[in-house]
Amino acid sequence: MPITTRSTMPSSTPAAEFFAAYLQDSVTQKLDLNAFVWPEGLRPETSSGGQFSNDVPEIDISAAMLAKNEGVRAAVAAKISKAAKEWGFFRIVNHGLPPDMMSRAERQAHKFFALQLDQKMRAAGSSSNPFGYAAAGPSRAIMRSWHETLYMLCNHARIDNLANKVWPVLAFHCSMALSDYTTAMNKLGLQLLELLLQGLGVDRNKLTRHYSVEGSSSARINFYPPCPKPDVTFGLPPHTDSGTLTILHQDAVGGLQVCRNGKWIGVQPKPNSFIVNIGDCLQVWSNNIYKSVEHRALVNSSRARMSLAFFYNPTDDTIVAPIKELTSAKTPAVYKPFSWAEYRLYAGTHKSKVLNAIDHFKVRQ
Ligand SMILES: O=C(O)CCC(=O)C(=O)O
Repeated sequence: MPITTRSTMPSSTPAAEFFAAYLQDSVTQKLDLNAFVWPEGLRPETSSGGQFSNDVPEIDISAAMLAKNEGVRAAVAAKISKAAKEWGFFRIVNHGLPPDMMSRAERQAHKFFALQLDQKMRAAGSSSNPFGYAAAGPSRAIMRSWHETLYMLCNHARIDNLANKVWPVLAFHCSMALSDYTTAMNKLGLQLLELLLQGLGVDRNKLTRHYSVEGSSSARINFYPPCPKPDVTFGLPPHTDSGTLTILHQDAVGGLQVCRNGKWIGVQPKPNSFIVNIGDCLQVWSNNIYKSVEHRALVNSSRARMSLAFFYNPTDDTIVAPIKELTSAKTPAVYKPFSWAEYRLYAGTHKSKVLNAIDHFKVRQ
């Protein structure tokens, strides 16, 4: 579809200047600001852009975290499982993690994104290494998104290395805050996965051996500067997440939208909660019982927004395939087995062009 040029990005706002500077940087491709203008019909619906809803199921997981009583735990697992089947998304509250942990991570991330571009570029990734700093990532082949990211593998040494590249003097606080955050997310990820498996009636420890602190879980800190024309572009365009599950913290500004029965629903920000969604691999393991659902991030014209997305992923050699107990003559395996490394690579190269990369691994009837 050709890019319409009727709606253009004004070039005189601070945010536009920021991206213009980024795009003129000699290390990157030269791009026109109109690369952010999405074709008509693919843009966000402005009417729903600023509205938030509390419809996404909210689950108090405190009882399961204390895990003394099996009956109480099973009740939480059943609620989580229902939400994962019906929505693919749910909010968790009373998870027991200190609120201070998220604000420390956010504070350090804000300091990072406030740096001059040349300083941030010291942590830039490359075509062979997706980790590090990036801005205005290409989506759907040629369109750009209005966001900057700091993407990291969740391993203290690697986070420390990234922080040291950018600001050796302050790196200690940054890497400690981000390492504390990712360590806590790794633990929470496993607890949620166990509850999700229990809710399917399979051994809750069935997949535990595929996860480790040195595995391939990653975290992406998304920063969305104010945008002069938020109705023609995205912070992040519609996508599903590739891994097992994602645990998202969003600040008070809001912009996450979830697709539900073909409609986009804005997720109300709420302090001390996390939004959890099912990724493609868990959809496969559950043989399509759990849903990996499309979501997207909108931007707005007045306030910068930040979100921290933790992607809970298995180790690279893990073979992902429908769990045997969830298949039967009536419900045969929907997907062929593949390794997580294989899918990560496939999704990395194809998700910018197709929405449902996972369909490539479907068993052909
Ligand atoms: O910023 C958001 O709310 C969404 C983030 C997201 O979907 C992602 O990082 O994959």
